[in-house]
Amino acid sequence: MLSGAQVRFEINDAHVKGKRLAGVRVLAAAAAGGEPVAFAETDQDGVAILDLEPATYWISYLRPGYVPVRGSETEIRADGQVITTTLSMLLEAEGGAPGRRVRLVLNWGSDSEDARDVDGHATCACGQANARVSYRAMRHEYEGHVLELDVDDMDWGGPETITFTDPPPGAYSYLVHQYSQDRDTLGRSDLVVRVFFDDQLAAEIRAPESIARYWRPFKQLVVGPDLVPRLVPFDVDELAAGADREPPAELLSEASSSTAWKTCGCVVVVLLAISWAVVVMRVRRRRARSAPTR
Ligand SMILES: [Ca+2]
Repeated sequence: MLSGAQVRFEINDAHVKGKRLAGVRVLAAAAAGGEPVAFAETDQDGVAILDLEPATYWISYLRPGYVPVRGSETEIRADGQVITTTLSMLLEAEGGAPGRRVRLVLNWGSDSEDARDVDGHATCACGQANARVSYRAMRHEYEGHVLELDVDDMDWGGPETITFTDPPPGAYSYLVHQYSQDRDTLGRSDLVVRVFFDDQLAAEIRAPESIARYWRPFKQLVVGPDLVPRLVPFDVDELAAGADREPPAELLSEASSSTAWKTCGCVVVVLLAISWAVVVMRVRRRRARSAPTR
């Protein structure tokens, strides 16, 4: 094993929010397809520590019952770096009705310089009004298909997982939006999207450093007439024109109004809390006045 920086790996479950995974083997290779140079297994808190010299490694995450993530190209920069990774349970192990599943799992950084609250937005191909999911409307269901966002993670790391169950044929859009902070730090926040088709890791896409506030890791997710899903990447000209960093038209209004929407939500919660506190105080005063004196 190398002697170098201590890197903290935190592994969680894509389907169960807050569930850390013990017993995940974390293997680091110094080259793609190479032999591991460091190895550890997550403890009961879902944490594994590896000593790694700053460099690029190919990290594998393996646990029985979960779709393996192999050779994830990862830059180790400094001592104390935290890498949050999310594993998706195999369909059979997850239970429930058998069906087709597409899953988009979003992870990002854990440093105070990183984006704190990142949001995933996705549209459905079914053509119904408001057929989309994000923190604003976390579930869409129509004629046997479901799109669902598990949670709005607002405190680094993720995951934010969007699961498509039995998605109908057509084209789907996906957008990542940095919600928090004035400065745009999305591209410097170790942002990674993993795309799972049933029990296969179909793609692992990392945000370029130059990404500011919006990012589309792929142009479209397309489900064919044969119900087979595929990702459509941006071509060279589209990338040169910055198409991967602009919200698609169908998500433009939702993503651009996000800040006001969450702020309003917080204000409402605070006002409700204050109202409730006032009611409780009045009830206590009345009880105190009406209590018999001895
Ligand atoms: Ca979020």
